Amino acid sequence: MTTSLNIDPIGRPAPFNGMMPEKVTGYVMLVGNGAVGKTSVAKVLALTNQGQKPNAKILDSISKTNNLEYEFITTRQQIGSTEYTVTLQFLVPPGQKQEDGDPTGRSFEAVIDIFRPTIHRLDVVLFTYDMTSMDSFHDLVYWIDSVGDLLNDTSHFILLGTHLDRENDLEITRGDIDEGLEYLASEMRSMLPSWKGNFARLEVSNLTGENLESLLYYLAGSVISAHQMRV
Ligand SMILES: Nc1nc2c(ncn2[C@@H]2O[C@H](COP(=O)(O)OP(=O)(O)O)[C@@H](O)[C@H]2O)c(=O)[nH]1
Ligand SMILES: [Mg+2]
Repeated sequence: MTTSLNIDPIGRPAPFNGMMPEKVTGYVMLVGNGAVGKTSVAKVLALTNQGQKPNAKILDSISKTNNLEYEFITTRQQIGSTEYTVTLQFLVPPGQKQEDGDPTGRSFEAVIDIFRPTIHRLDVVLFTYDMTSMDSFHDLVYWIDSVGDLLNDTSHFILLGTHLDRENDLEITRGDIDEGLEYLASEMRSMLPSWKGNFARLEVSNLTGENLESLLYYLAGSVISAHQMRV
């Protein structure tokens, strides 16, 4: 153990010697059709990070998004020999499309127009679909175009399926997911020729919590990686 080398004479951990956790904040946006589970992902991740178990009551309490919603999580992650304190700041816009002309709530486009000056950088985008809805999966074509101008060269993305618990109703196959992932990556490259972000797929349940821990780990890793690419 060499930790004593990093302790100053009166025993406090010395700053700037690599032993203090490095603090990184990342901005994570969830996009996708209405009711695919965007708000649920952010909320359930935040609650499970505080030690709560996911359950139906939490999901029942979530209502339709008409504005930009915020949620945040602070988590510690060890990557190599460095310890990080990662704050994930979630941004959840509505899943209502402007083109649908629904007068009962504000659309994604309307809300993004309002908040655009406050959105400085997206580190990770979660392209979210409901695994029991082929429409929500196909509509990701729309969502990548809509979010395109908020992305930068180091934005990472995840193709995120929800409702994994509804095993008898799953409509999306592994083949569809692999194809979708390639499609999203090729769209990114054509929108941003210098794009060098990472991308991955993940399927979760907001009801049982399945794979949410992997999602959290992957998000923190992505935020650190985007941070390292910028410096
Ligand atoms: N069974 C199940 N229901 C879910 C899951 N995720 C979300 N829901 C439900 O799907 C509905 C829409 O979720 P919400 O988070 O409001 O979707 P959003 O419009 O994309 O933000 C809600 O009734 C949730 O309870 C999931 O993983 N499994
Ligand atoms: Mg919502």
